[in-house]
Amino acid sequence: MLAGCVPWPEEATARYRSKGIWQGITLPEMLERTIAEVPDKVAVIDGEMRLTYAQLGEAVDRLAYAFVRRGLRPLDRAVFQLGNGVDMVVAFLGLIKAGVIPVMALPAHRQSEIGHFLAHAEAVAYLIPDVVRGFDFRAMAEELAPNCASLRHVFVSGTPNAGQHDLRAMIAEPAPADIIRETLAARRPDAGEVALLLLSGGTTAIPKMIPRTHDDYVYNCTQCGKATGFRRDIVYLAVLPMAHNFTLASPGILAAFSVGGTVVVARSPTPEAVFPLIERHRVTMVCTAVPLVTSWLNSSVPAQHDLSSLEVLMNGGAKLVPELRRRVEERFGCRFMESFGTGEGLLCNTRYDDPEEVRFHSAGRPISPEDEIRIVDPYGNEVPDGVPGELLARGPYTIRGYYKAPETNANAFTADGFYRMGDVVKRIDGNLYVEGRMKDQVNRGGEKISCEEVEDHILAHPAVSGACVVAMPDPAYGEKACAFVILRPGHSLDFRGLVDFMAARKIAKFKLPERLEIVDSFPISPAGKILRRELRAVIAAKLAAETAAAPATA
Ligand code: J2J
Repeated sequence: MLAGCVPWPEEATARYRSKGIWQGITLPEMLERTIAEVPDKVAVIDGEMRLTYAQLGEAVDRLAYAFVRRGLRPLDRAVFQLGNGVDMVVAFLGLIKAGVIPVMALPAHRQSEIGHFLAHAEAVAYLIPDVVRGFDFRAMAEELAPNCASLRHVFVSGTPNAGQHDLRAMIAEPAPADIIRETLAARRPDAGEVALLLLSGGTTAIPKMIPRTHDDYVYNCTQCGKATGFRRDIVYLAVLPMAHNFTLASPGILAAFSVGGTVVVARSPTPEAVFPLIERHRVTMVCTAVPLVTSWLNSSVPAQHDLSSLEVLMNGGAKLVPELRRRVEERFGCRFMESFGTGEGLLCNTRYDDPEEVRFHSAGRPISPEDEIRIVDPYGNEVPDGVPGELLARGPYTIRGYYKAPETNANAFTADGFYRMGDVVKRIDGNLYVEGRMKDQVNRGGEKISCEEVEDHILAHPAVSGACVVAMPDPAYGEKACAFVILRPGHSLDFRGLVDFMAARKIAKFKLPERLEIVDSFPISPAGKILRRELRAVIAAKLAAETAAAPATA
């Protein structure tokens, strides 16, 4: 296994293999099974471009071979930052087929995050689009390259700069099919090997990397597909970033590929982009997140389209309130499903046939009978059903450790290998209900913000002597980040000044605080820790008072 990763213990490995939970196939082999069954079925639709399974398989193989010819070797790491589209799908599978491990960065990440990913993974390659919404990724790659000794190749979807490779031209390079086949067969990874590195939602100063093996990820997507009713005639609309576990494999595009379904790519999440696609391609399932559900429900666009094909709208990443779940079913004429999962592994979701009470209120239940769940009190003792406690998880697709992070692992996992999810949940009739969170994180409508990471950026400001970032309630996103700041004597700082300073540090925009509160001191516990809960209460009360005082709008 890739150095720096923690394997499952031998006993668990043997059990998962003997039960056939781990099938011993790689992600590309999962795709190849489908290609053999339905070669002419459409696998991906992206604008006017359509690829059948046979065409997808051929493009993946040709690109994988082109990566090999550029000198990429099995277990090399490649930071992967392509946005939704056919190129993303082909390049992701192409890397994996060549045995290269993609590090799944998000489109929003900037120099600060990408620089860390390149260094931590000692990446030899970086895959990017050319320009998206005015931001030039090629220039970012050029800026980062001198500080990353391992980086040898930049691959561009679109028009590359000098010295960078053109992904589409690579797919078109002439090469005999038998040579491609032989070359790739020689590089076939073991199914127990790491296939990709996901990024953790994060609670630490720098995001952690999550190693997912072929065995575990094939199971993750196929089992999640089963729990969510994937069939060959599924038409899955990919709206959220496909590099995130939810859209990639939970159930996501990989579950669609495992059953021979069709993936439709949405290039934008606006109602104007999404609903015509649902009508045109007879989409059956869309997976989305809190802020998008809110904006779609408030839009007049859905009513102008035929949504009769839509069977399921699934929300994940953050809890959707019961009232909106009900409105989704009423307005869009489909079933609502809630997905409560994590890139580290455990996936829960409500089921199609669950009663309303469960569909509208719960986070659902684990997708696999092999998932082991413990809900514990602060002393580690299991609590009875109905009583909230900390959620711990272990199983065939929940990791046993982060990549190259022994110190973090000592805290993030119990001695017997359970992952501490950091969520407070209760269990009733097997379903989980999310009650709160123990980890220092802001969940901005599904986008995770590590408080410590943002605090470090704020603390770099010369006027700041103390910083504490907490979640504040928000009607559309559920939560947004509020920064409490203590200033150095004689200094001043306003919201604009703080945000401009942080943006200049080149971090993902969604991490910027959306409110600044200057204070003289922080509430401190007897043990000397900042009482974040009190700060959350302060800002929540202040917002409530402001809302009450604001003139009512029509
Ligand atoms: C409350 N909190 C939720 C929900 C995630 C499917 C779905 C989500 C993710 C994901 C994912 C929640 N209600 N419905 O990877 O495949 C919060 C919890 C959890 C954390 C994990 C998938 N759904 N959460 O969001 O690794 O706090 O994965 O521990 O990004 O999101 O975040 P992440």
